[in-house]
Amino acid sequence: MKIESARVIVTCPGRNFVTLKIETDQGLHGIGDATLNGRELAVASYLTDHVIPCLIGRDAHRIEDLWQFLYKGAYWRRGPVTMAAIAAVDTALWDLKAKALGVPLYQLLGGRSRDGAMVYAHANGRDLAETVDRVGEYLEKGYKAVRAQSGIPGVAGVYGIGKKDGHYEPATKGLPQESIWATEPYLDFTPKLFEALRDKYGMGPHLLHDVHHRLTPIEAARLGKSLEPYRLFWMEDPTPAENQESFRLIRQHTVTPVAVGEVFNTIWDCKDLIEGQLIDYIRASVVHAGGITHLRRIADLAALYGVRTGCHGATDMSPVCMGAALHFALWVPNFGVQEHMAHEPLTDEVFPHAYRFEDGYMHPGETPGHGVEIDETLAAKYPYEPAQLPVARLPDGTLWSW
Ligand code: CS2
Ligand code: MG
Repeated sequence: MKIESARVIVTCPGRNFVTLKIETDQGLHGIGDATLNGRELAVASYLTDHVIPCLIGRDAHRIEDLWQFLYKGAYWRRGPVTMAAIAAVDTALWDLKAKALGVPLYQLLGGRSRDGAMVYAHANGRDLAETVDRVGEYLEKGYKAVRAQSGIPGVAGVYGIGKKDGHYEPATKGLPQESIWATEPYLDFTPKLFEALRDKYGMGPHLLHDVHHRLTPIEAARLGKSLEPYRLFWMEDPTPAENQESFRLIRQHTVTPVAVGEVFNTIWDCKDLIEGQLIDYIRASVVHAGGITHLRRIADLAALYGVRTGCHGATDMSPVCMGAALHFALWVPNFGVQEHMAHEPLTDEVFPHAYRFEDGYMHPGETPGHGVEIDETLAAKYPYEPAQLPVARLPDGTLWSW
């Protein structure tokens, strides 16, 4: 099955998405997500200008060889732009192979390890009471796991707080917006949020929280310790993870489970974290970590150390990534949970898909491939709109992790 053509489709149905479409001499096509929030055009150019010319004429069935070609052949290895581009090619080729064989993608990975993938939703509110209510709304909808993020009195730049309807899209049109973050009020407030959640909903629901890279290691250790009575499913991105060793300090002080990795793009970003058993969930994703081919390698390493998957699944990853992620989640033996921030209806219209939500779990469907398509005519109606992620500063003006 030869690759005859490939093109990049950039569209903005509610937010920007980048999709790679590969077409073959057998009349089949495969698609992959290449969306990198705030840097979309960099990946689009990497694919259009440097990758697609190398794909034409190659055998679409040689997924591994093409992955190695794109990874080693670039000379300049790793990084979010490179690995998102490789991910898009990889996902499209897995989609193609599954379509050519007439099977849902998870069958090519090894078949089902479970009936459905437990997912977690994002509940957020402008204050504690509104957040507690929002968590209840998701529990009512059948979610077994809910992430809780709340506004904090006196802190303008809290991560993860949406508009009044709770929908949250961090990228804003134009240049990066700056917000002020303060750590101490956050450390004092957060245990109160989870105490209120447990008081209202009991110890049953899985509760998650995203620290979003904002604490120092010892502050993260303090937060984890203070949250122990409320038994979180995980505390996410407690501290920036460039220094993997810094997670050892957190581990020495708390048994609150730790999740990290949505910004990771290769196994090298998390090898020490996993081998040192410094984390409990690895959040690397299909679109940001080199596609299914590489994410499998990360998951297999994690399995050796009792680390489970908890793949990133925010709305700035397209339904194409969600579809592929759910096939991966159905197979991966050391599955933990899959993030599911529901896309806007307009996004779902541009990306018709087979996956569905039912009683706290998601199912990828039985369509050959990953089960997601792109409506190019509709996509063309929503041109790219420049948008960037915010920037955070401490009250004294110090540039901080957003
Ligand atoms: C967040 C993301 O979903 C999460 O866990 O960390 O929403 C993250 O802020 C965005 O993906 C950044 O583009
Ligand atoms: Mg996160």
